[in-house]
Parts: sequence; structure tokens; C-alpha cells
Amino acid sequence: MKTRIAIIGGFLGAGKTTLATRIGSELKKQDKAVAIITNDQGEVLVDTQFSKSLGFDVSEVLRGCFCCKFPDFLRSARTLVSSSRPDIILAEPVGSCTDLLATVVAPLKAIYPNEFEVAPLIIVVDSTRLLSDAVASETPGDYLRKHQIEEGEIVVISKTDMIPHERLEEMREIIHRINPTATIVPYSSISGTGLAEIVQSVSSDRTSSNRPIEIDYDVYAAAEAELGWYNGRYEVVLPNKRDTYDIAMRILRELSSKYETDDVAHVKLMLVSESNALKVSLVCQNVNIDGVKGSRYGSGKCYLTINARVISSPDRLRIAVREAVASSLTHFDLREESIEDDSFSPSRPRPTYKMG
Ligand SMILES: Nc1nc2c(ncn2[C@@H]2O[C@H](COP(=O)(O)OP(=O)(O)OP(=O)(O)O)[C@@H](O)[C@H]2O)c(=O)[nH]1
Ligand SMILES: [Mg+2]
Repeated sequence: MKTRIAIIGGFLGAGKTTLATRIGSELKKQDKAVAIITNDQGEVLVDTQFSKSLGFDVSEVLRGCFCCKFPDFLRSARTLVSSSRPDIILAEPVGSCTDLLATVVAPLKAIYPNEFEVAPLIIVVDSTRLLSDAVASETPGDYLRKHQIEEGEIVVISKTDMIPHERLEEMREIIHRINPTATIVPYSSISGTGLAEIVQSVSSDRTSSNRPIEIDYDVYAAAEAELGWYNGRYEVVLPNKRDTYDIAMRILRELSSKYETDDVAHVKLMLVSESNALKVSLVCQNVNIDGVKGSRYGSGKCYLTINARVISSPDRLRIAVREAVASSLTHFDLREESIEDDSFSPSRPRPTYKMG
């Protein structure tokens, strides 16, 4: 029997992981088995920890996007098929990745038609970020985000709970102008608006049918190269019950104070102590707490995983994150026991396959 794969793309911080885990939970209620593939240019992923903590079988594709690591993507999908026999695999590519129809969907359809069935490509667009003039101005970053919308077969407008109704209508029009054939679904993870429609299309038997959209790899590579990438893991000991919300929020606030608001694509932090776990996210200036386990108070050995994607040089970003963590911990009379981290800029995308 074929396994259905639904790819959920879209820019950094748009809400892909939140959506994937919500879709997964709904499908589980319908007695469907669901697994998730996460993806990053580096290692040590908040998204993997978060999805696992919600009970999903998760496999990672590391050190490159699905398109450049297609054999790893295939291996991950096959590993999940043998470990948990999923009816549906939800696959989240790196947020700075596009051209997925040509590099992931088309090869799956052409080479593995008896093993996998590919759902229409979902692209999540953050309603609090897309601006009409930004898309028209065509900086490399705008070009990338516009291409993502162009190739979406289902374009999900996320975070509609954060914008007024008129803004949503404006967004719909902009997206329709960019991609007249896409199914556009307004969605909110808070109110649940749109989720049923998205779940329905993920679990239907409709398959991806769009042809790839042309792309200039020089501009795409320039957009990715603007971003600094930081993944780090800190070990801290909490000698008694501590308010871990306060600690996590202070780190994000300190870090955000070092950058212009619009330069912060997404900073996510997962804190796991012996007694609680939480995830916090910073997208531009919007901070969100996604509680996971237990109360806000944590104790004992504690791990902080930080994934930051910011328009910055990688060196400056590493220094900024380390300083934000160190000064926040000092504020709470704590210190890191160990740090493992890495910072870099994504290298030029070189897809394994690129099919027309
Ligand atoms: N208010 C609101 N917040 C949302 C919604 N969807 C996602 N978020 C929040 O936006 C933040 C980023 O969401 P993620 O799901 O981590 O975004 P992502 O696209 O997976 O990000 P990357 O993996 O870094 O590319 C989180 O704090 C979410 O809780 C929504 O519909 N409404
Ligand atoms: Mg994610």
C-alpha cells in the first residue's frame, strides 16, 4: 500500500510546525497513523523535540533541505513507514526552501509512484508579515517568499487571529494575484478556523498536479545567504523550582533587542527540565509561549535548545545568542554548565533532482 506524503512549506516562522502537529492530532482522532519529517540546515532541532513531545513518530533530515538531501528524505520516509506504518507523513521543509514541486514532489511522483502518493503542496503564509509593497519590491527575500506562494497548491494564510478582517481580504487578493489557481485557506491555530478544510484536503485522495514554477537560483541563493543560522544546546542546572517562562522570555527579549524587528525571521527556544517543558518563539516582535508539559516552574537538570534564523552574519548571531543567554542566566543567578553550538549561512541550494 502507498503512503501519502503531505509537504507543508512556507517561510520561516509562518506556522508550519504548529499546523503540522494540529493536522496530525486531528488525523489521529480519525484513527489515522501520522508521522512527521522535520528538516534543517543544521542539527539539534526545536521542531523535532516539540513534535516528539506531542507523541509523534519523527524523523529528521539534517544539514540541508529536502531538495539537496533527497536521498536522506527518502530514507527518512522509508524509516517511518517501517517503524510506525503511517497512513500519512507530514513533511516540513526548511522555511527558506522553495522550488519544492521540481525538486521533491516531481521526483517522488516520477521515481517512486508505487511507494508514495503526494498530496497537493501546502504553503503557509504568515498574515502578520506579508506586505503588498514588499512582495512587489522584489528584494531577494521577497522573491523567495513570492516563489513559495506561486508554487503552493493550497496556500494557508496563518495567524488570522492577529489581523483585522480587512487585512485578511487584502491578503487573499495579493495571494490570488500571485497564484490564481491556488486554493486559499485562512487559518488560525488559536481559533481553529480553517483547520478542518486543511485536514480534509490532506486526507483526501487528491494528489499534487501542478507543474514546477520557473526560478532564478542566483536570486534564491542570495535570499538564503542573507540569513544567519544558529543552533545551540545549553545545559543548565536549576537548583530549586524556577520560573522557566521568565527565563525563556528574558533570553528572547535580550536577543531581539540586538536586532531590527524585521530582521528576526524566527527564533525558537525549547526548554526541557526534569519537571516541565515549554517552547517559546519570536517572529519579528511577536513572542509566543507554546506550553508543552507541566507548569511554568521547572527544576533539576535543564536543556535549552535554541534555533535562531536572523538576517545577520553567522558570527554576529552566535555572539548575540551567547550573550543573551549568559546575561539572562546571570540575572536569575544561574549559569550554563555546557554549550554545544554552531552558526553559519545556508550554502547555495544544489538539488539532487530538478524536474520540469
Ligand atoms: N496567533 C497565532 N500564532 C501562531 C499561529 N500559527 C503559528 N503561530 C505561532 O507562530 C510561532 C511560529 O510557529 P511555528 O509553527 O514554529 O513556525 P514554523 O513555520 O514551523 O517555523 P520554522 O520551522 O522556524 O520555519 C509559534 O509561536 C506559533 O505558536 C496562528 O495561527 N496564530
Ligand atoms: Mg517549524
